[in-house]
Order: sequence, then structure tokens, then C-alpha cells
Amino acid sequence: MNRFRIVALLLAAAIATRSFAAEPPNIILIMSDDMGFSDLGCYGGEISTPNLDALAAGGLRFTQFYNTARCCPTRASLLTGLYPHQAGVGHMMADWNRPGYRGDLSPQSRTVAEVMRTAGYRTYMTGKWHVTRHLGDGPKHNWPRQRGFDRFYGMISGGGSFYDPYMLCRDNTLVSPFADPDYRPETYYFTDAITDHATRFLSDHAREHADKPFLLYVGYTAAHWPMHALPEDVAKYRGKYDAGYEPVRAARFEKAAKLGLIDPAQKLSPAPHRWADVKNQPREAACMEVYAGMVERMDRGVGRIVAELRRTGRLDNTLIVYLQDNGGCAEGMGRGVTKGRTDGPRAATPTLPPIALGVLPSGLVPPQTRDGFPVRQGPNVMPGPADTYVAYGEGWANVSNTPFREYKHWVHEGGISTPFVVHWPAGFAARGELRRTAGHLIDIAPTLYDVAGAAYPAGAPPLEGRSLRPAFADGPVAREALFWEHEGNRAVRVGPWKLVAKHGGAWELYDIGTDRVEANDLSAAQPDRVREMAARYAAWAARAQVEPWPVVAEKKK
Ligand SMILES: [Ca+2]
Repeated sequence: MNRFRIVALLLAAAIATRSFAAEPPNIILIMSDDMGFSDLGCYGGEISTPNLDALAAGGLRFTQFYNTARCCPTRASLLTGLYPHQAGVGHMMADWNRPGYRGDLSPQSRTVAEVMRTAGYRTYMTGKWHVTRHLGDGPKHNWPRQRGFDRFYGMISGGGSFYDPYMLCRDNTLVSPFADPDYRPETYYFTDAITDHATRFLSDHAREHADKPFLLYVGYTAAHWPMHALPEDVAKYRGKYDAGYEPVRAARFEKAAKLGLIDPAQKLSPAPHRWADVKNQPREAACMEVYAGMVERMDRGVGRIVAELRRTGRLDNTLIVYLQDNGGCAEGMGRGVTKGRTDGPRAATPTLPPIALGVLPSGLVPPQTRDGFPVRQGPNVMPGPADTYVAYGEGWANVSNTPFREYKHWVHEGGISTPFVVHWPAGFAARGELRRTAGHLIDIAPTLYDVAGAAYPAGAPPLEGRSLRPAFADGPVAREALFWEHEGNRAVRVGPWKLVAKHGGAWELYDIGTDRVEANDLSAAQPDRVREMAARYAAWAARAQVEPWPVVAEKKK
């Protein structure tokens, strides 16, 4: 046998082994911010989201996937596979010196990045972090690089201007968006900056680490307030929302039912506002036009990430997951008369001194733009540009959450229900199918460790969720119960049954299988079930470091 033949045989053997050994998939987690169940086209919405729709068509959509109703707790849970209080982030970023409420990821928890690294993965993150109270000059033990990510570009804090983001950071260094030698776009817009860095990390990976799998976590801030969108993105939606909430909600209901995502036998939840009662309808319609533009820009970013995977030959064996961190947001940021802020149109010329490009933004709601225009808030501000800072309001949040009740903060279905799109051509055969098994953020870490063959360290707090991999093949995912607590709003779900209460309110009992809009409270009819589920909730709350709301801060010694 000559040398060439031996080499050829060895090569053939290597190729054969390669094709039979299941290579661990690359993983991309994409999470968007403050969006509702029905915003995406593939979940019933009218907003154009062809790229996420394509992932859904080529993969799976879960119909009953849950988050934890708020930014920080969701991110803490996603990163650790624990309930948020167990990860030290039971509320937001304040430190109340109680184990469940440190405003900082617990040192005992292990992030997905830390664990996936031990399985040979390279780890990248772009976008919103929001799981530490230590911003700016504080200690960085809970910044992305210290919690397992090889590279990071994004926002350490939880929100800010899309044109001049607050606490913007590359790896371990805060940067001004306008004085960053490594990134000089023509127009700075945070959603694009997140996408540009995601694709940059992917192409660098293909060039420098082609032998390793990767984990990429993309935390878009679309479509969290402020309503900031580029004019060309808003233009497409001009006039589209002039008829108000009701027709959009009805159309979404009909489409989501047709897609099989909701049960048409159920009714829409009650609407909080009538369009006819809205005083400034042009401004209100503009809020949704801008929101839609923000979502579409984010979707285009997803398309660019997918294109980069395709270009580098990695699309087939990449597990892509898309979800949202909480339901549509009814917060009133900048919508009413706001002290010290200008309402109404912009002045013809700047009225304040400009801010040097190298200076870091001074806050979540900046007082002015770089070029000297005061940032306007109030009931007459038309949203979109950099010198405005308003939310889209309760009426549209209710539309986003069609057909469910309540919003971000609450643990009724409108607060905690999210689309969950899974795409992994090499991982399962199903295309465009729905999965009706309930799932929760706590399931994501175990799913990743399952598909990657990563070992979760024995000494770390036990994972709370289940691998969803059986559901990819339409099998069952066994579990006893799911739990929620945020600001005293609380819930437990066992099978189709959900026991839920608002802070200070009595338990309500619903059969989610037939009544996911939570219209028909069965608590009076089934007191035994209420008692049994309430006891389960109490046992979980005690185990998971949940404190009664409002949490009383423990004095520091
Ligand atoms: Ca959020």
C-alpha cells in the first residue's frame, strides 16, 4: 500500500467518524425586551418579522413558554437555570441584603457561559446584561467577562437611549458610542450595534476558533422604552395604527387562532382603554408605529445573524432559540407631564451646549442629546427621534399581549407568556410545528447542557428545570410544577391548573387548558385544589429565598 493510499484511507476514516459522531451544536440565544406574545408575525402579529418567521417555519414554536415577568429576574434565571431569587436577583438591582435580593448574581450560581466553557465552547455576548448592581466604577465580579463570556459588547445596565446608550461596555471597559475606535457606524443605533457585534463575533470565531463550538447570547433591547426607531423603519408603518387598538387586537386574535397558537373558543381579555377615549390619537398611533419599526429592525438583525451562520456553513448544526424577557410593558415612562422636561415639538435650534463625543452618557434618561437638544417627555411628544423619551403605554401593551391579561410585572399570562422559537435543522426533523408542552426559562440551561454534553458542577445549586430536548422530538417533558413571584404577584402551575394572585389579592384558580385568558376563576368551586396548590407555592417560596413583599432590607452589619 503506498503512502498516498494510506493517507486517503485515514482521511476517509476520519470523515466517516466525523459524520457519525454527533458534534455538539453551536448555540445562539436571542432575547428581546418588553414585547408581547402576539407581536411577531409567526405568533399572530401584523409587524413584519420575516426572519423570525422563517426560523419558526424551519423549526418549532412553543405555545406555552414562560419568563418571569421582568428584565433582571428573567436574565438571572436564563443565565443560571435557577429561579431568580435563588440566583440573588428576586427583584431588580437594589441590594436588600437578603440572599434572594442582592441585585447581583449569586456567587454560588453558575452561568451557562461558565458551564459551556467547560465543555469546550467559546462564549460570546452582545446586548443587555442587567444582572448586577455594580455599574460604572464598582467591582466587576458579575460583569459578563467575569461570569464566563470570552467577549462582550453591550449594556451593563437595563435601558437607555438607542442613539446614545447608557453604561455601554466593550469587554470590561465602558465606552462612549461616539468615541469607540473599534466601532464607527455612520449612524449609531443600539439594535444595529448589537447585531454588528454578534456577526463580528461569529465571523471572528469562524476565522480563529473554527475547531470549537460556540455559545452566543444576544440580548436585544428592542422594544423596551424609549420608543426610538430610525425614520426609514417608522415610515413603513405610518398610518397603519390610525384606527387604534381594537382592530389590531381583533386581527391578531384571529391570526393567532388560525395559526393554532391560541384557542378561538376563548374570548379576548378585557381591554383597559377604548381608542375613542384617547385624547391625542396621532401621538398614540405614532407610539405603535415606532414600536413596530423597532421590532422590524431587530428582526432584520436576526436575519443578518442567520446569514452569517449560513455564510460560515454553521446554520445546520446551530441551535437557535428566540424568546422575550417579559410581557408587553404598561409603564408610563415619559407619557404624562414630566417635571423639568419639555412637552411638544422640538425647538428649531439647540438650546443647550453640546456634549463632547468622548463623554459617557450621564443616565438612563439623558437630559439632552449630544448636539444640544433637550430630551422631551410628555403627552404631546411624538416619539422616535433621539431627543424624545416615551413609552408606548397600556393600550398598546394590551395589544402586544393579545389575547392575555395583564403586563410586565404581573404573573397572569400577559406578564409571563413569550414566544419560544427553536431552530436546529441537524437536531430534529420537525419543520414549522407547534409544541404545546409548558416550558420556562429554568429549562434553557438544562437543555443546553443536554445537547452540548456539558456537565453541571456537582457543588452548584441544583438546576430547577428540565431539558426540552424530548419536546423537540414531540415527546413529553415531565415536571411537577412551575412557580413565579415578582413584587408580591405570585403563581404556581401544576399540569393545566394555575393558581395566581396579584400582590395583596386573593388566589385565583384557572384551568389554563381551557381558559388561558384567565376569565373564569374556579377558586370558590375548588377549595381543596386551592389549598393544595397554595401549600406547594408556600413550600417553594420558603425553599427559593422568596420574601414577603414589600421586602424589608436587612441591616448590614
Ligand atoms: Ca424587559
